[in-house]
Amino acid sequence: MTTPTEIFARTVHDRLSPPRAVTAYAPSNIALSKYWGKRDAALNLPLNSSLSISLGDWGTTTTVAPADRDTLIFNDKSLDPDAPAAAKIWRFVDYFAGPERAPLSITTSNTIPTAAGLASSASGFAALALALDGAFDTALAPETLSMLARMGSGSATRSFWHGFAAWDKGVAPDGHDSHGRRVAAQSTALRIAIVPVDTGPKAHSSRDGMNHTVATSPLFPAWPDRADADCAAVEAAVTDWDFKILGTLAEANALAMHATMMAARPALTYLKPGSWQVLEALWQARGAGLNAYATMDAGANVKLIFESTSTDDVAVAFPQAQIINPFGSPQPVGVVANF
Ligand code: 2P0
Repeated sequence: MTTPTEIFARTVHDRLSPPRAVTAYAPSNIALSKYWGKRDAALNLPLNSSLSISLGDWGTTTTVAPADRDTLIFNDKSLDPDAPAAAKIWRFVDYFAGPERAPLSITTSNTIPTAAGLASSASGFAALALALDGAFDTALAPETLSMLARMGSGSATRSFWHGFAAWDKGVAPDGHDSHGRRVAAQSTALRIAIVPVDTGPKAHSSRDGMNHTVATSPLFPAWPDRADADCAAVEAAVTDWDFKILGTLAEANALAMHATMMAARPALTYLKPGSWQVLEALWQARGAGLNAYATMDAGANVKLIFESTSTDDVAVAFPQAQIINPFGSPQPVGVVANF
């Protein structure tokens, strides 16, 4: 069985140059067709393909630099190397730079408003992979960095491009074909509204939540094929730009994912009463002509998708929402500074 260490060794290690300080940026993303369930925990391979929209200037900026000793600063705070989030980051750095690597300082910060309650592992591991690629001058293709970032966090595979990105689940046992790719769209009209419901830390990580769902939910066996079919149909709706089909599928796919969790034993639900209130308000507004659809992830907040022509109507119906234009000339993905 192939291990992450072997994959990084053969993909990265003969390309490493001595490190220099490099800063890189990657956007966060929201899946319009969800990833939920792993077929291989060690290599972090998914049971189904997924497709997302990146969040423009909402993302992570990370600097990797040579140092006297390992240090990790996360949102201006020094992180203890044994904290779970830090341990995941250092494990990824060790995979990338090898067991004999020199000490490094890592400084990472999110531009995602904390009040939005969005997880940042997607942009976090994409920015880290891009910064390491720049720092060690490995010059890997985005698809290869996406394949590697998968072993930090699955959703990171889709954070290497602005706009739409798909994560093809792949079939190879070593996961070399399980990575993201850019999806070209006919339109740049898509907009996103984050409707905050609960912005505190979540009770169950996505990783634990999906493993529990796969292991115990009697509805889960219906999910992987349905999710793959949804993903292909969402990609066609993006490519051909049919927003009504895209929105309808994205909302149905998200609710189907949450249904698999609710059927888990014991039940798992990230949605709160406030999430259902937002959904009810959306469905009522849609009945009255609002052309917007909802999606929800491993948290209580509701994300709305709509076209730019509906922005004012969404802002009136959901005044508490933060509206994102994913196509509003965000800063480029990748290295933003060398020192
Ligand atoms: C997604 N989520 O497609 C799905 C929908 C949450 C719900 O990807 O275990 O943090 O690190 O691969 O990427 C969140 O899961 O999980 C996620 P790991 P990750 O966006």
